Amino acid sequence: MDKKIINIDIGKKTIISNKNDIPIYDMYYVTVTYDNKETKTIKAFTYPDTINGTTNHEAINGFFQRLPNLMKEQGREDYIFLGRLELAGSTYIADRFYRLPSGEIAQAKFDIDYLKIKDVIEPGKHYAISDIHGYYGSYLDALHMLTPQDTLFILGDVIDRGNNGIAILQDIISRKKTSQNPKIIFLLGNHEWQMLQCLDLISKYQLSSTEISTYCEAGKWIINIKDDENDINTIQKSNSYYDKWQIYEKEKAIQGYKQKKSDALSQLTSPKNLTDNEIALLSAWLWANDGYLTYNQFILLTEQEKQDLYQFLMNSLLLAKIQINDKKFCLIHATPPNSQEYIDLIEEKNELGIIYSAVANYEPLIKMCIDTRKTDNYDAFQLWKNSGYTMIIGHTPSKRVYCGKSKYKFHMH
Ligand SMILES: [Mn+2]
Repeated sequence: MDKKIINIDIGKKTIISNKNDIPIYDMYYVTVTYDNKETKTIKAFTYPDTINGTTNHEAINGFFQRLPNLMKEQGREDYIFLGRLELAGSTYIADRFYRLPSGEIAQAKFDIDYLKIKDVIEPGKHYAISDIHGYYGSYLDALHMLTPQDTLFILGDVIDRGNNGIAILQDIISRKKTSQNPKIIFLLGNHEWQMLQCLDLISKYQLSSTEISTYCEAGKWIINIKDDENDINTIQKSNSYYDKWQIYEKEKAIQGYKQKKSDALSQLTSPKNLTDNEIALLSAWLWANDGYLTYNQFILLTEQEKQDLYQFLMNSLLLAKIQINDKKFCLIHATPPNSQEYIDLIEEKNELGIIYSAVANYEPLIKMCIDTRKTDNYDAFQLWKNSGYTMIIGHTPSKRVYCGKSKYKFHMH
């Protein structure tokens, strides 16, 4: 089993900067060639000497000191460090690459015994990932763990929270257009649904960027009003002195929010006829869910790219089914529909699942599929389980998921 490495290529296309918690470091994927002609892609980290002309050794040193543990936690030893020996300990270092001031990579004498490569992925598997939320580097990271024979299901919410949601969508779209491997199957999440609805509103009322931010400001107060009104309805079931005081406080707050809402709207020179629900929707996406990060990138696209992206989302799956070794799986962003009718429908259909545009007008169904927490709807899961399905979902995070011997940490979004 001892394969000898005979060459390493640095692919400049996959440089990732600004990832994680240090100002700048670069991560590359390098292709390793073995003496039996096999190749394998592994991660390589570099140490930049300066950042924008200054040096921040403290942050970078800290990161590289944590790197071996971070990688160990992910169950990977298949990475290399390109750069300074004293920073990363001695185990995984190929201290034979240097980055020239021009940005070019120079390769000096290279000692393959410095590298430890471990095969961790078997080919031809199905993987699912969800809620990437704008982290383009993490998305590429996931793709590089796959072989061309694998299939990756992405269960929605690739946009918002992080900066690069549009880049992720663009990449998924171009891979689909050119039938690239590994195959990616994308499902819609609640964030993409909100985006579609907001793009419709922005186009319906021809909203300018100033109008969008003004309506967002007003929408914050509408959301606050709705929240307090809901609270009051819940409180009124009891009649204690404390509850009466709470209601009084909330009603007072609502009066304040209403004033702030009308102050915000009075900034508009020629107001358009948006309903409170429409204003709240804009605000919920662009403000509460950080959709402005996505929207600011969306508006930089060409008209054709905007159209392609919109159509791609409209024609994305809401629900997918798959059968592996006689075992049935149903994949969805949040919660399966609580109805036997849908189980029968997807059993009948010799297709991958249900496309969003086919059911776009059935709002309660969509809400159930992509915006309900599993704890709210245990019955639905039981129903699908009874029909032999194992459900794979995103949206509601578990703190840790065990995958073989490796632990993967998940972030709350
Ligand atoms: Mn979600």
